[in-house]
Amino acid sequence: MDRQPEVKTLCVLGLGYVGLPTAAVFAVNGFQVIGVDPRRAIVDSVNAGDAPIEEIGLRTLVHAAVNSGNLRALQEPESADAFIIAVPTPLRKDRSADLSYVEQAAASIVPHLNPGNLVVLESTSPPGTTENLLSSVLSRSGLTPSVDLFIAYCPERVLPGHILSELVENDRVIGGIDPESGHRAALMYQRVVEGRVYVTSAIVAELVKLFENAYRDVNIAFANELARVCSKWAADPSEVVELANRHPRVNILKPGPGVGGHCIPIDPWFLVSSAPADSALMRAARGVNDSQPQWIAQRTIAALPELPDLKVAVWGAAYKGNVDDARETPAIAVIEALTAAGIQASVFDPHVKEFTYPLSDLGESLEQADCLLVLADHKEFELFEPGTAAKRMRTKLVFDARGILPRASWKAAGFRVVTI
Ligand code: SAJ
Repeated sequence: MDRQPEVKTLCVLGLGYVGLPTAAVFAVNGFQVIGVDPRRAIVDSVNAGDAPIEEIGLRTLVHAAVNSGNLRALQEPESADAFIIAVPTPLRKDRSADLSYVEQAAASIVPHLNPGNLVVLESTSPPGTTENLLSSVLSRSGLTPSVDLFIAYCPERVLPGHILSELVENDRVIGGIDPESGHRAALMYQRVVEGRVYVTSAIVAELVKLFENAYRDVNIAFANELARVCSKWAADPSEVVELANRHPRVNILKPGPGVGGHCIPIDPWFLVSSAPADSALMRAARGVNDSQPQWIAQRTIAALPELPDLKVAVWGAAYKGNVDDARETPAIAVIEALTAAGIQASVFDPHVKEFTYPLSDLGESLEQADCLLVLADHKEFELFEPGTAAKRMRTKLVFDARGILPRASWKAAGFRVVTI
């Protein structure tokens, strides 16, 4: 096999939470990067040196990458030495993976492929996607995978809220459809990644990604189940978790209002549907986490006073703290359950701009409210001055479903504090 020519030009398909930071990081490391997204507004925003996503450091990085001339955004791909596909893989209603974005992105680069090109899929995908779907779509170019076209799977592993640091620092797992493909992809990532790069097969890399997220889902479900059991005994779950975690081999996660985001509530289903008879635990974890918002809503309703026109100030539409992302957020199911019980839910979130339900400002949400329900662990909520809430609310009741509020200060301000 000839020595691999160094990748100089890179085309990144999808300028979302993963694609945009990835494109910008490669660009500031000297690659000529074209970022592709069909959405005009995203392309315009990136070309103006802006980031349409709230993520620490991203705006500065995109600005620097665009200003250096190494990053430009387009709605259609162009030819390049390498391609990275970072498009969504949502869940269909029947809980199978919707791979249409991957298929469209792959088809869109077919006319631009040249011998020796490298194509890497980063989107979380069901086992077998790289070797079957991706390779077969790219073969339409007339090139032969593993001969004059190199294909690999390299799952993104970044944590929203810490994307830029994790993109560079985390270890990466790269699975080639053959050893040469894996090797070529590893050489490219090693130029920007500080963590270790492990090369394996495509199927192993796909399974690694899915099991990482399923592991987290199962562990969060355990914490949520722990909270439910503790509530039967009026025991504080955070105290139980904290003390259990003093054991050298126990590390229980935090109970909360449920699991949101575009990864963890979705990815375990890719495994469950690939082996339905052998995935009872992952299925059960999904059940626990999916029903957690109802449990939170029921506990809120049970804590409310008997008054007419009950109102709950729901704080946090985001799926977790300090992000602007409300995809699959547990807040939706909580709000639905409150509304179904005839309770007005007034939603406030300082980060989220677009949401399924109307968003109120801080003052509106608290005005005459009978409970402040904290669903997202935003820093602003943790630091919020309880006296301000006390002045506006009709009933001084707070339900901290994230365990972030300083209880003593809220109690001192006259609040009854309910914890998860
Ligand atoms: N959560 C809890 N309790 C906890 C931890 C999390 O209730 O102790 C909730 C969060 O509030 C949130 C959900 O779980 O609603 C998921 O949040 P997260 O911070 O665990 O993960 P994500 O979805 O933001 O990112 C995950 C990460 N995967 C793992 O940690 C294994 C990230 O590294 C992946 O790159 C990302 O999924 C992805 O894109 O797949």
